[in-house]
Amino acid sequence: MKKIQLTLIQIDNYGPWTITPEPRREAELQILQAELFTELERQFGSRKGLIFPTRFDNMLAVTNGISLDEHRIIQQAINERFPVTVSMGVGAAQTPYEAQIRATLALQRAGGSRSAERRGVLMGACVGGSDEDWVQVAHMDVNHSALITDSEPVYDTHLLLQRIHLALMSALLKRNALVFYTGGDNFMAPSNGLSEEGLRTAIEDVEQALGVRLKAGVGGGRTAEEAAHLASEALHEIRSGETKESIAFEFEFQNPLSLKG
Ligand SMILES: Nc1nc2c(ncn2[C@@H]2O[C@H](COP(=O)(O)OP(=O)(O)OP(=O)(O)O)[C@@H](O)[C@H]2O)c(=O)[nH]1
Ligand SMILES: [Mg+2]
Repeated sequence: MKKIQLTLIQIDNYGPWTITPEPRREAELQILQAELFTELERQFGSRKGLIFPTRFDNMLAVTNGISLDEHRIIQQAINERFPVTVSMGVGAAQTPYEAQIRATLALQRAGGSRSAERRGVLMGACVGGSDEDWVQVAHMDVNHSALITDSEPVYDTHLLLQRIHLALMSALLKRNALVFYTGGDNFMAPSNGLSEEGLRTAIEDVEQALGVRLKAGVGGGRTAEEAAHLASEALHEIRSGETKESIAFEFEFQNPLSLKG
């Protein structure tokens, strides 16, 4: 059975830390969060994973092909270098929504986010074997967003992009896929099992609700790196006019799940 593997990375006891011995400067916290995300992206990315900032104190990574031992190495590198420690929960399932539930439960069972006792734990289970690894990612973006960027106030454009983000999250959650904002007018959706028809319907709902047009390149492969790379290539095909469709798929090998189902 093909599965996506997700890792929840959570800063240990962060709430209390931010106010000990007194509330820390917001700029200091923003730097810590940005540097932690950067280092985690470097560590997971060098192992063909991909991490999304999510809410910075909790981050989600697609980690197919990265073993628990490698997670431990990443965790130790972080925990030696940063003034905070992180704990991790790993979960694998046929859909991204189910995988993040498993990753979350693994971590929650080890203790709460404000627990002083839980420090640097690693819990959960990876996919059963490399033949189970499968990642599908949709890379979506807004058509002609530069026209809006260059004519509207920055905050209005930002609000529109966040509305698109929320609408995509809601539409794809019904189909057990997750959506992350990756900057600019870009969104990435880990979306194992999502058919072309399901994606098209979700995108059309968002387009109608918000009056924008979107395009989506969908990639599939054994790792997040491969899937995201193929997704971006598929998106590029649409942009360059190689295909007239607004959705294009590119898989490393044929998806075992039906695309049209
Ligand atoms: N994270 C990320 N950001 C990107 C990517 N490509 C472009 N961007 C950013 O997204 C913003 C919008 O770029 P485009 O989508 O090329 O501009 P556009 O006017 O919408 O053009 P079309 O999408 O071709 O209609 C730019 O500010 C880029 O910096 C990407 O692959 N990943
Ligand atoms: Mg665009």
